[in-house]
Amino acid sequence: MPSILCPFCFYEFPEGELLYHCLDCGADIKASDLKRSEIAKKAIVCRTPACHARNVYIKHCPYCNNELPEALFDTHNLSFSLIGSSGSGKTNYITVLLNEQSKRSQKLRIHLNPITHETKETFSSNRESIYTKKLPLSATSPGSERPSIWIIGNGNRNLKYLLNIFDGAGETHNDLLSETARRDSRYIEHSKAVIFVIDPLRFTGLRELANNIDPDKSSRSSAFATEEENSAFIIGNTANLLRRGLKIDTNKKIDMNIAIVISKIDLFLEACFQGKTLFNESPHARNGCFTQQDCDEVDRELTDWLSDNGEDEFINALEQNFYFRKSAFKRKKCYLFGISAFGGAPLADGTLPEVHPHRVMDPLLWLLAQQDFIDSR
Ligand SMILES: Nc1nc2c(ncn2[C@@H]2O[C@H](COP(=O)(O)OP(=O)(O)OP(=O)(O)O)[C@@H](O)[C@H]2O)c(=O)[nH]1
Ligand SMILES: [Mg+2]
Ligand SMILES: [Zn+2]
Ligand SMILES: [Zn+2]
Repeated sequence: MPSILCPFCFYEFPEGELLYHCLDCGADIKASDLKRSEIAKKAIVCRTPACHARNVYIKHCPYCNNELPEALFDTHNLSFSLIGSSGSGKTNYITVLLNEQSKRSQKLRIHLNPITHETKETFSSNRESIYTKKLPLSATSPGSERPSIWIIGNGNRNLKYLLNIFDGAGETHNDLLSETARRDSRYIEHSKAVIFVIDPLRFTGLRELANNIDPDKSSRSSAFATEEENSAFIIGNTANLLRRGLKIDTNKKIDMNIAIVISKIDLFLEACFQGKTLFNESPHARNGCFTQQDCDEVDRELTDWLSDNGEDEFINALEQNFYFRKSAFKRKKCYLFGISAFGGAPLADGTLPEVHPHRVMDPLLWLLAQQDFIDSR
């Protein structure tokens, strides 16, 4: 029997357990209690004796009782998880990413449409905050995270997927046994790929560097007064979360596409990357396909930069846990990306300067190219 994956709680259940919800009397009817013909004809009659409403068609998840969008049933699922510690910039990043892709995808012909009312509303208000009110979005409170569910289509290929982006609150990952962490594990288990956002200001060496370049900009870009995490530890911790979700032994590498995204790169661009590929505008959308050479160069530049700033341990942690190095036997599956959601640090009054995102689409386009969803060259 085919199974259904709930995009809200990430429990997978057999089709027969799906609940049909009657809007007239509020009763739920289990799919296995219905006739096949009723389901096929979409003409379901409510079983409550006093009700008998016709056309009961709203579907609910038997675990979390959320209404399941119709598109869930006729599109393939392409779940990406967006993880990273608290304050790394995930929520601001995803909002800018979704907005930019709608502006810059003419040649790629990717289109994204929100499929739940909630996704649409949340995205609109977040976008208004950043682009119109010029206010950065504040921290996501644990427990309030909701999946952002989109239909992503490729006009060049007649392809359609359900893209489920889950932006969890960073701190929940510190306690792997909490219910939210368990849900995140289930989510990761079903994810095709992971975008892992790293805050450079939580790295001792990079925080020092940012403070030397411009201490004001650095402090306005940081959600925390002090750097307090060991970057290699962050990778190890996340790798364990992934291993648990994917049921991989502790000593084995994680065989999955992982985009390691260094956020807030605006703090370093001018001082460290002039003349480098990372400094240039991203070529992918302009070329209408994913450009592997550009991705390789950026990955190399960031690896060298991290090493030069005392973060060899971080690079080692990537090598230990993921397919970060190219080898004769295995394709490289983990790349470093550098992005800036705003293109500059928040101003002294807490508002944003004119928003000029830098390379925000690169990680998503890389992952889409790996899924053969867009062309790569
Ligand atoms: N300089 C700079 N600062 C940024 C950028 N993006 C985010 N920040 C800063 O980082 C802070 C945290 O960003 P969020 O998007 O809330 O981070 P988050 O990962 O969603 O955090 P949680 O919701 O707590 O998990 C923001 O309030 C900004 O001050 C950027 O592109 N450049
Ligand atoms: Mg957030
Ligand atoms: Zn009814
Ligand atoms: Zn559910």
